[in-house]
Amino acid sequence: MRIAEQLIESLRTADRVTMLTGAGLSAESGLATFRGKATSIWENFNPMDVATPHAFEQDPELVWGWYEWRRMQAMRAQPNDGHRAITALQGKLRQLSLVTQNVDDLHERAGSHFVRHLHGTLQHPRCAACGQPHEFPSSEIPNEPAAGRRIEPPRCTRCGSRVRPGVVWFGESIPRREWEAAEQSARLCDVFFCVGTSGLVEPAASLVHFAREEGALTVQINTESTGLEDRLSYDLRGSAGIILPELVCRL
Ligand code: BV8
Ligand code: ZN
Repeated sequence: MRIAEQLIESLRTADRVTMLTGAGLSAESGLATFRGKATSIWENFNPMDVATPHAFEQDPELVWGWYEWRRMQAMRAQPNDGHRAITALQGKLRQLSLVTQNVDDLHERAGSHFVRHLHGTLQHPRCAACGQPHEFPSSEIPNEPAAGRRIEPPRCTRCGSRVRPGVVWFGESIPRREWEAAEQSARLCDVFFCVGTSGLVEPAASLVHFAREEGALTVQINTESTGLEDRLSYDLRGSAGIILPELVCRL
């Protein structure tokens, strides 16, 4: 993949760069994407059955078991060259604001800091009634994942209600502070990157448009077309684990 020298020059002189990441970035760590492939999550599970507040009310054991399965997969996964390159970019660029839709912690485990998690995280569940955070044991060893295993959710130590996964479900709002920070970093940046995201889930999908409205360069890194191409300054077609390290080398 040939990265235009003009883009490299724009990155060298940019005061602020913002990057939105999605499931494609973690795909090279072995975590399934959500859409588009036979192995994708929403090809095999109906989001309405597992990823809505209604689903949790109807069948908390099914939903908790499903998220425990995903949490175990995420714990067993390791950051890849794409995650590590983003950490390196945070050191090389004047300012890189990192916004992710991913619920894994691979950015943090690759050493990135100040990661905005728009869709929450698998590692930080909370009480469904009072919001008290629930801690998983730090000594926990990830099990061999078993899809479809029903597990009774833990109970809140403060009020006794069920603990729920710390992710943002369909129909729920993005945490206000995360959203405000993400919107501001999109509107104020000089260059906005979309990395490994299909751009189908709102409101995250709007961030690139906010950036473009305010005059930022827009760059996509994706193995496939997303339909965004005619509104991009640069379309870098290929895997994030190859293109991001190449960007780091060129800077
Ligand atoms: C909300 C939960 C307000 C956690 C997820 C218009 C405006 C506003 C809202 C809506 C709207 N239209 C519809 C909505 C509602 C809905 C929505 O957007 N639905 C879509 C599907 C139409 N949005 C919401 O409900 C949001 N909340 O709007 O609040 C509100 C409040 C009350 C009432 C009404 C409204 C909440 C959205 C959060 C949903 N939570 N998951 C979990 O279980 O994980 S969504 C799920 O999609 C994941 O979180 C994921 O992160 C997210 C985005 O997906 P991607 O990361 O992009 O992954 P995807 O598989 O799609 O794509 C992967 C890409 O990578 C592909 O393009 C592929 O080509 C590429 N790729 C693969 N390998 C590589 C690669 N690229 C590079 N390198 C590689 N190696
Ligand atoms: Zn509680």
